[in-house]
Amino acid sequence: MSVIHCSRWTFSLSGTRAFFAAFVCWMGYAAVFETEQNISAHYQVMQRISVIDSHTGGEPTRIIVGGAPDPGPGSAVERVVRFREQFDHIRRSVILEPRGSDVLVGGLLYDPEDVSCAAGVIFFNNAGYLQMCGHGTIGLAVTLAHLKRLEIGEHRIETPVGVVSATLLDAHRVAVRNVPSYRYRQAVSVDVEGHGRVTGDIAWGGNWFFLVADHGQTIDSQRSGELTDFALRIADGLERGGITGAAGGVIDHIELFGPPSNSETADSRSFVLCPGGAYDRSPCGTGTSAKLACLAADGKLSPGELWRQESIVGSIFEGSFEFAADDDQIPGATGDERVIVPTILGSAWVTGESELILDDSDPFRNGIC
Ligand code: PYC
Repeated sequence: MSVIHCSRWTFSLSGTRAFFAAFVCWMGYAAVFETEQNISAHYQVMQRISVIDSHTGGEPTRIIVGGAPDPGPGSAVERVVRFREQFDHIRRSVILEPRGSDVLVGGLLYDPEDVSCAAGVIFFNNAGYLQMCGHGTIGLAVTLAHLKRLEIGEHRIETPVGVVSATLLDAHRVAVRNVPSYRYRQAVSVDVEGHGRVTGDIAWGGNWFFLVADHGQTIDSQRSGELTDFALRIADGLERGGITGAAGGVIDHIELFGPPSNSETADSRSFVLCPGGAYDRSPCGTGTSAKLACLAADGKLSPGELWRQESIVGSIFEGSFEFAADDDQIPGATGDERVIVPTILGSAWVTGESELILDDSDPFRNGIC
């Protein structure tokens, strides 16, 4: 803003000209004064939210590090419920266009109830709240390291589905020991509109997944539109058929598996549809956990053995598992399942540090819904 001060002007005028010049000068002062008033009034209705962006194997994560409302005390689940009820507009402002995109996963940091944890986090995306997020936890650990708030080593992180651990191996590589995971149902048939029946497994990996191998699709990034459409029709079929995870848990992630692009570097390639309709650019941490649970249930992978899961964009997570201990908390499990504790290793990079501005006069302050 350029402010013009009349006091700097010099005049050598007289009579009508001098009067006219003085009038113009006064008008200028009045306009500048009014503009400054408007601008300062404007600033009073702006909210600023500090975020750090990163990507994990191509999938973006936006961690809120300042300026967001506190979800209050209690368990992680109580905080999610409260945040959703009172502050969902913050999720939409941070994630939706014009500040974000359908691909983005956000994370709200909070002081954990469990004091043995380094942080608590609530993950969300364009459609709502995620129970857990593997790529997001890797992004979170790298973000906290970038802020010098996390050192190399193992750290416990509180999430709505339980405590996970994130071991920061260097500035970019993180191993996430996820919540106990298991296959809930094997070979479930679903009617897919325009295709016929497909058969898949239902597994828990921190979110509910439907894992399909017999889909007849080529898993290729050039086909992301067709794969999205196909996976959405599977999700519709699950909903129409009333097919859920344990205790009615909504299956909101669909995984299509195929051969890796290079069998020297990966064991499988997957396309993962997330709730909200975007596909995961990473191999999906909770999805890889669900895959490990199915491999373990089929006896195709042993404890400690490595599984390299490639994403649709070619990034790779390394997964392995151990069998869960008797006292591991497993929501919905009956005791007959082969419950595992998966560990997922991936890399993330910080891509930006910024302050989002939410201006009350902006018609899209809370995102384009
Ligand atoms: O990595 O678990 C994950 C994830 C879930 C949704 C997007 N990414």
